[in-house]
Amino acid sequence: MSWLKNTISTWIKVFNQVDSTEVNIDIKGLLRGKQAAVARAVNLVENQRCDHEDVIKRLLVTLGDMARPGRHIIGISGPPGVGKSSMISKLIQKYRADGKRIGVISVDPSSIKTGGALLGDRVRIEYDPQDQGVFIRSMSAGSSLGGLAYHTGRILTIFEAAFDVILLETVGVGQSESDIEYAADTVVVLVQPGSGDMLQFIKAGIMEIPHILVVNKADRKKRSATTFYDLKNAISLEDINGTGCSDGRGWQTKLVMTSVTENFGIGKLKGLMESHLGFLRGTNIDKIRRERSHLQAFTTFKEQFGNHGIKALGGQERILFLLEEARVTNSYTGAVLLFRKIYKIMNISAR
Ligand SMILES: Nc1nc2c(ncn2[C@@H]2O[C@H](COP(=O)(O)OP(=O)(O)OP(=O)(O)O)[C@@H](O)[C@H]2O)c(=O)[nH]1
Ligand SMILES: [Mg+2]
Repeated sequence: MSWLKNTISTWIKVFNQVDSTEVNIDIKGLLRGKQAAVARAVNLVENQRCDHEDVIKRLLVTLGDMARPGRHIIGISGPPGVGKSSMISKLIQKYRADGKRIGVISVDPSSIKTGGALLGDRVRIEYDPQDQGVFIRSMSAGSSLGGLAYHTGRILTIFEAAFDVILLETVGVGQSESDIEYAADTVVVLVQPGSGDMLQFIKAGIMEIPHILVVNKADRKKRSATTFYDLKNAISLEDINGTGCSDGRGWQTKLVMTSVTENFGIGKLKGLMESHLGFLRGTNIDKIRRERSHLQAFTTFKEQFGNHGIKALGGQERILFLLEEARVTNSYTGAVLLFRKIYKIMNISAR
C-alpha cells in the first residue's frame, strides 16, 4: 500500500498548513471509510462556508490524489419509479456480503426540472444504519449552490477516497438531466416492462446505449419478456452497423431481466457490472478516468459560465486540450483550473 503511505504523507504536509482545530477531519479514518470522518468531510464541503473555502480546496485536491485505485463508480439511472432505489438496496446487501464499502449518492428527482414525477410509492434506499460500511447521501438540485454537477463532483471526490463501490442514482434515460453519468465507470439503465421509450431512443439513435440495460419488474412476466426481446433486437441491429458498443471501446451492451420484489437477476446484474469493470481494467482505465474527469470539469464549468464561458476559453475542444495538457485527473481540480483561466480573462482575482 505504498500509494496510501505516499498520499497520507502528502496530505499531512498539506494539512499541517491548515488550522486543524477548526476543520478537524480524521483523514486516516476517512480513507478507511469511517462514517464520522466521511460525514464531517461531506458536511464541510456542503456547507460551503466562505472562511472554509481554502481548506475545502486543499481537502479536495488532496483527496483527489487519494482515490482508491480499485474503486468502481456505477451510475444507476432510469425513469421515475422504475425501481432504482429498490435495486440499490439489494445491491448494497450483495456488496456488503463481499466486504466492500459502499457510498451512494442519490439525486432527488423532484428537484430536477423535467424528471419530477413525484410518485406516491417512491421508496427510500434501505440499509442497516448500524453498518459502518455504507454511507448514503441524498442531494437535490435545488439545494446546491453552484450547480449539481459541481456539487456531485465534490462529494464524489470524497467518496472515491473512502469507498470501494460508489452508486449514483439519477433520474433520466441514458444522458441524464444532470449529466452526472460522466462520473461513472459503468452506466446501468433500468427500463420499465412495456415502456417503449428506450426502444424509440435506441432506434432514433438519440441516446448513448448504456453498458448494461436492465428490464426491471420482470415479475410482470409477459410484458417484460416482450420488452426484453425488443431491446435485444434493437441492440443487435446496432451491432450490425458496428455501433453497438456503448462506448466505442469494444464493450458489448449487456441486457438482463431483474425483479427486486421476487429477488431474481440481481446477482447476475452485479456480475455484469463487475465484468464491465474487469473489461475497463483490461483497457486503459486510467486514461478513461482522466478523460472522464475532463468531461466532468467541462460540464461543471458549463453549468457555471454557459456557452459564453466556453467560447471565451476557445471552445470545448480547446478546454479539453487544456485539461489534458495539465494532466488533470480530478474533476474538481480541473474545474478550478478552468475557473482560474476565465477569472484571468475577466480580470478578476481568484485564489
Ligand atoms: N413489481 C415490482 N415492483 C417493483 C420492483 N422494483 C421496485 N418496485 C416498486 O416500484 C416502486 C418504485 O420503486 P423505487 O425504487 O422508488 O423506484 P425509483 O426508480 O428509485 O423511483 P424514483 O427515485 O422516484 O425515480 C416501489 O413501489 C417499489 O416497491 C420490481 O422488481 N417489481
Ligand atoms: Mg429512487
